[in-house]
Amino acid sequence: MPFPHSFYSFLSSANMKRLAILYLSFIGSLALAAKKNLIIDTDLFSDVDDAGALLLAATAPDVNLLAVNVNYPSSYSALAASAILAHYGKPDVPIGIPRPLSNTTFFDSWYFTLGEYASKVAYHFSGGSLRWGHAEDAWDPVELYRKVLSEAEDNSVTILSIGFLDNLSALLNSPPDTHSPLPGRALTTLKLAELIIMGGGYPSGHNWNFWGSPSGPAAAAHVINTWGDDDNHHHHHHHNHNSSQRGPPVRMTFLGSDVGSHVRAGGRLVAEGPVADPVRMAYRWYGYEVPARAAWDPLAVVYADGRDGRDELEGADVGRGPRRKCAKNQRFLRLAVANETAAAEVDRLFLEEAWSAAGGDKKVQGDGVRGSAALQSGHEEL
Ligand SMILES: [Ca+2]
Repeated sequence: MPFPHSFYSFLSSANMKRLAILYLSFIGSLALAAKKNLIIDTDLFSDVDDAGALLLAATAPDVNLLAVNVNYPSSYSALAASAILAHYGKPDVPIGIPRPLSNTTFFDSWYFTLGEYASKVAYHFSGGSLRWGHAEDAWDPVELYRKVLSEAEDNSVTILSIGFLDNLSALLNSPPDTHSPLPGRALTTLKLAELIIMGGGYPSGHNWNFWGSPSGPAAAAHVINTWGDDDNHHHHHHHNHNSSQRGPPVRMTFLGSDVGSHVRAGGRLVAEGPVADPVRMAYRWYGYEVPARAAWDPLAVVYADGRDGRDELEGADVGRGPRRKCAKNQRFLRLAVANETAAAEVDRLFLEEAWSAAGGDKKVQGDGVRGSAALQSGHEEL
C-alpha cells in the first residue's frame, strides 16, 4: 500500500475545530434539503463490493436514485443490478448497459480463490425492470444519462462512478438528441452537483477502475483529464448555452483504492443477515470462507448519499499538477476514522437495511459512532 495506516486518521486539532463547524452546518441544512439526486455507474461484475454499494444506494433515506448504469457489458451485471434494486424496494429505477451484451461471467484468474456472483444473483433473485432473460430491455447508458439529466434540476445531480468510466466518457462525447439540445459535456456542467469517482490512488497510485476496462484506460483518461474543459473548445455545435457558464468546473471527488482496502465489510451480513438476501448471498458466493471484502464502493456510497456516515470521510484537494494551469475543482477523500470503525459502520448499515428489507426491523448494535460529532467532514486545502 502506498501509505502507512496512520495517514488516514490524521486530523490536526485546528482541522477538528473547523470540521466540527462544518459538521454542524451540514446537519442544519439536512433537515431542509430535498432528497439528493443520485446516479450510480457500476461494473457489478468482478468484485462484490458493487453489490454492497447498490444495497446502500437503494436504501439511503435521503436519496432519489434516478438511474443505475452498468459499465461492464455482461448481461448478468444488468440483471443482477435489477434484482438487487428490486429486493431493496427500488424495482422501477431504470438500468442502462452498453451493447453488445455478452454472457461473460467472472473468473478469478489472479488469486484462484474468489467466486462469481452476478449470474447467480440475477437468476435466483430475478426481479425489477430487467427480469431473468431480459437484459436487452436495458437502456443504452448514454441515452439514460441524457434523459435523466435533462429532466433534473440544474446543479442537482450527483453521479457516483464505482467502476469503469466508459459510460461517462461516452456521455461527455454525446451529441444533442431528443432529450436535450446540449452536447454531453455542457449537459453535465449544467446538471451535475458533483462527480464522485471511486478509482485511482492519492496523492499517487493506480487502480483497476482506471486501467481494467475491457476497452482499455482511454475512457478513464478522457473523463479525468478533460474534466472542466470548455465544451465549445471540443464541439462546434450551434448552441451557445455554455459560453456564458464558464464558472469553475463541477466538483470531482475521488475515493482512492487506498481508502477502502483495509475497510473489510460484509462478514456480518453473511453471518447474521437474512438467509434470502441477494447481497448477503453475493458476498458468500464471492468470498467463500472469507466474506468480508474491501469496502471501496460502499464507502463511496456512504460519502455520496449524504447519510451520517459521510462524515467519516474527509477530503483533500488535488488537480494542481503541472499539467494544468487552472484549478479543476478536484479533490480526494481520506478516512477520518479508523478502518475498523468505518468497517463496523458499513456492516451495521448492511445488516440493518437487509433486515428491514426482509420485513423485520432489527436494531443492529453498532459502536455508537453514527452521527456522532467524532466523525468529521470537510476538506483540506493543499
Ligand atoms: Ca466496482
